[in-house]
Amino acid sequence: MTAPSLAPLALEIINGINEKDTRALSKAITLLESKDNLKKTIGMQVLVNLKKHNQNLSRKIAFTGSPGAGKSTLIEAIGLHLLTEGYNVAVLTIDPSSPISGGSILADKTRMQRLSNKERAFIRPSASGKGYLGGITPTTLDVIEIVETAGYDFILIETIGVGQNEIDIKDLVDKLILVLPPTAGDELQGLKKGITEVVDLILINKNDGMLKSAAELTAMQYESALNIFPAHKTDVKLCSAIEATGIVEVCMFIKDFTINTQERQQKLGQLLDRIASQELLQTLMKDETIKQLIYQQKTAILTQKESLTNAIETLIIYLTSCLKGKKTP
Ligand SMILES: Nc1nc2c(ncn2[C@@H]2O[C@H](COP(=O)(O)OP(=O)(O)OP(=O)(O)O)[C@@H](O)[C@H]2O)c(=O)[nH]1
Ligand SMILES: [Mg+2]
Repeated sequence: MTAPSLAPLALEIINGINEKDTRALSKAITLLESKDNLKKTIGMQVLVNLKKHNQNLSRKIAFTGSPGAGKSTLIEAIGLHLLTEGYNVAVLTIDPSSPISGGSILADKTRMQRLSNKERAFIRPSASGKGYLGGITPTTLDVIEIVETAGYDFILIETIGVGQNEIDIKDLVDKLILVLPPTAGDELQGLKKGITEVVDLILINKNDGMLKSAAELTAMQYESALNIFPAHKTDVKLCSAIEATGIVEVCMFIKDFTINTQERQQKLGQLLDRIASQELLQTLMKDETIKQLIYQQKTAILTQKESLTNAIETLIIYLTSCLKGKKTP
C-alpha cells in the first residue's frame, strides 16, 4: 500500500513550520483542534510528517495552581528570561473548566503582551474540546507534540489545578510546578499527600511589597508540612513574577535535568491506560443491556436476595461472555 500523498495545505504548513513561521504553526494547531474530520486529517498529516523528520526535544514544563496565583505573569517572566539566554519558548494554556469556549476566554486572559511581541516566542491558548480527564485530551498531546516538532527549546504549559488534572498533565510534561499565592496558609489543609508525589516544585509567588512577609511565612509552612512526608523531594521556592525575583532560580530548575525519553514513553502509556479505561467505562455504562443488568442486580441486593459479591460476579460473567465473541483489532 502506498502512503497517502500530502494535501497541498499540509505541505504548505509543513514548509511554513520548517521556516519558523508561527502563523503556520497556529494554523496546524487549529486544524488539529478542529471538529471537522477533513481538517483534522490534514492537521494529523502535518504532525506525522514533522515527527518523522524532526527529532527536536523540548523541555516541557507545566504550571498549575489556583486562579489568580500569578501563573500567567510568572510564565511570561520565565519566558522573557529564557529568551535573553538565547532559547526559544512556546507557551500553551489549557483550561479544563471551559472546554468549549476556553479558546476565546483564555485569549483574553492570556495576553502575555511583552512575551507575545518577541520573535522567538509562541503563545497559544488551547481550547481542549471534550475533556477526558481534567481537560486533557488526545488533542492536547497532539498540540504539545506539534509545538515540539516546530523546534522550541521550552514548552511552558499553564493549567488550572483541579485534582485529577494535575496527575494527567504530569504525564505529558517533564516537570510540574505548583504556583501558590502568599495567603495560602488555609490551603495547607488541601495539601494532600498525593500532591507531593506529583509536583516537582512548589513556588510561592508574589514575594514582594506588602506580601513579602506573608509569602515567607507561607513558604515556611509548606516546607514544614512537607517534612511530614519523609520521602518527599519537592522543593519550596519564593519568587515574584512582577519584580522578576527568583526567576533565575526557577529557570535553573527547569534547565537542570536530562530529558528522559524512556520515562516520557512510560508516562504516555499510563495516560493511555487511564483514558482507555475511562472511555471503556463510559461506553459500557451507556449500553442498555448492561444498564438493565446493573439495575436487576442492584434491586436484588437491596431486597436481600443477592450478595454484592455474587452481583458483581454476575456482571463479570456477562461481560466475559460478550468478550468471547470479540473481534481482534
Ligand atoms: N504583587 C504581585 N502580584 C502579582 C504577581 N504575579 C501576578 N500578580 C498579579 O496577580 C493577578 C493574577 O495574575 P495572573 O498571572 O493572571 O494569575 P493566573 O494564575 O494566571 O490567573 P488565572 O489564569 O486566572 O488562573 C494579576 O493582577 C497579577 O498582576 C507577583 O509576583 N506579585
Ligand atoms: Mg492565567
